[in-house]
This record gives sequence, C-alpha cells and structure tokens, in this order.
Amino acid sequence: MLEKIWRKKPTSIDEEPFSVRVDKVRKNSVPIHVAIIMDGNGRWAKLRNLPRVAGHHEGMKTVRKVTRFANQLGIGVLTLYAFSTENWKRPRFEVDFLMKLPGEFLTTYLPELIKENVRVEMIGDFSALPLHTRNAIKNAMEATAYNDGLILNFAMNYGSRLELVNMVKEISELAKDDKIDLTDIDECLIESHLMTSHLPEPDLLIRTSGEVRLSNFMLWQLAYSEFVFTDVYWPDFDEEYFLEAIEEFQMRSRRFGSVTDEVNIVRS
Ligand code: V0D
Repeated sequence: MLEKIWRKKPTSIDEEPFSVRVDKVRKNSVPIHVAIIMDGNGRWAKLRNLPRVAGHHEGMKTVRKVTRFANQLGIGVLTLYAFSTENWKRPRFEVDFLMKLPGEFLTTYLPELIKENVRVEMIGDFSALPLHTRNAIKNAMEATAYNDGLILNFAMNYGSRLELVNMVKEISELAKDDKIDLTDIDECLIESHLMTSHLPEPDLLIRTSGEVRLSNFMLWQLAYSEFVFTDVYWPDFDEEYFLEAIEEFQMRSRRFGSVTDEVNIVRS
C-alpha cells in the first residue's frame, strides 16, 4: 500500500504543536534505520529559474536539518542516496559540482557532527570517486569512527544491481574454491556480502519530489520496509515533513502489529 503525503496539513488551532508531536513520536517505536532518496533538487531550482546545481547546493542544508532531527529522535541509521551509479551520465559540469559537495558539506558541518556524536559512513564504490571527494569522506569517517550516536550513511556511487552482482561473484568464488558448500548459501550469507552487511535493514524508506520508484536503491534491503512518498522537493523537506513520515510509519506498524481485521482473516 503506497500512501502519499500530499501537502502540509493546514494549521488549525486544535492541531498539536510540533514539540508535542515530537514527544509522542519519541515514546512510540522509532524506526531504527531510515533511508531517503533525496529527489527534486533540480526541479526545485528550475521553479526558481536557477541552475540545477543551485538546487543540489540548497539540498545540503536539508541534509544537515534532517541529520540533526534524526539524531534527536533517536534514529540509529540514516542512509541518504546522494549519488547513484547512473548519475555519471549527467552533464560533466554537474557531476564535477556534485563531487565537490561532500568536501563543502564536511568543511561546514563536520565540527557539528563530531560534537553531536554522529558517525559518518559510506556505501558504494569508493574507488571511482575523485581523489578530493574520497579524501574528504575518508577524513570524516576517521574523525567520527568512535562516535556511537546516529550513523549518517551516505550512498555514494551506489547501485543495488551492481551490489548484487558483486555479491554473486564473491559467493561464487567461495564455492569455486570449495570454501563453502551450495547448501551454505542462505539469506544470511547473501546479506554478509552486501555493502550494508554491518547495518540493520531500513524500516522506513522516504522518497521526496513525487516520483514513486526505487531507482536501483537497496533492492534486497527494502524487501520488508515501509515506503513513504511525498511531493515535496528535497530542498523544501524539513523536520515537520520528516516527523509526518515517521508518524505515518508508526501508524502503519501499529496496524500491522495488531491482531485485527485484515491480518486475522477467519477461515472456514
Ligand atoms: C546533492 C541533495 C551531502 C542530493 C543533497 C556527491 C544531491 C546535496 C553530501 C555528502 C549531495 C556526501 C558524503 C559525505 C558528506 C556529505 C552529498 C552528494 C550530493 C553526491 F561524506 N550532500 N550531498 N553528496 N547533494
């Protein structure tokens, strides 16, 4: 079932204030792992007659907001789809611009991330990134390696099919060398050869800007996740929309957890 957040609920005098909603959400079961497809930066810019890259740049502010808020809510892992294996097909100057964003983001926000006990991690093919991008990320990963708060996991040059292809190659190699038996191949072994082997599966996937597809993102890992789609462009996404998505998640998992109606169909 795909439910969408269409727009901000109209504010009315009887709507609960943001802080009360945050308290309630924190008391319920907060998702451990939230994954986000940060879409709509280009369209946000176009709407304002700005170049696409202005939208990408603005999107960094949302990354900062959402990271701080996820940390406050007690979320364990926030995975952000920052650059896909398909994104190399974009115009050269746009790719070059994007590759400068991790460095700029970290120059601005790394001190804050360290202070707030956030741990920076990455999934994806690191080796194909420009050296300056790799260095910026590597530095942040090392500087936050002992933090045990939120894991801020960037999917960079990540593609799920490539991840699955590599998993098959690694397992085949083990079988060929008689290190494993075919009967040893199970879900657990497969998971241990994915880039997310050290992480729990996402409980919640959010995609912004109205597109309703996965775009080669965590195909295996999202098998049981709740999906929330919103029409809001990533630069306009904020704490309130994030809270709305989590409220939706909590509503669904409560429904799913209770032994009533559709779950408990009486058979004759
Ligand atoms: C552009 C919206 C932060 C999505 C957000 C190269 C598209 C802003 C990072 C980042 C991007 C990555 C790794 C890291 C620290 C920060 C980032 C890219 C794009 C892809 F360690 N924002 N951001 N990386 N955008």
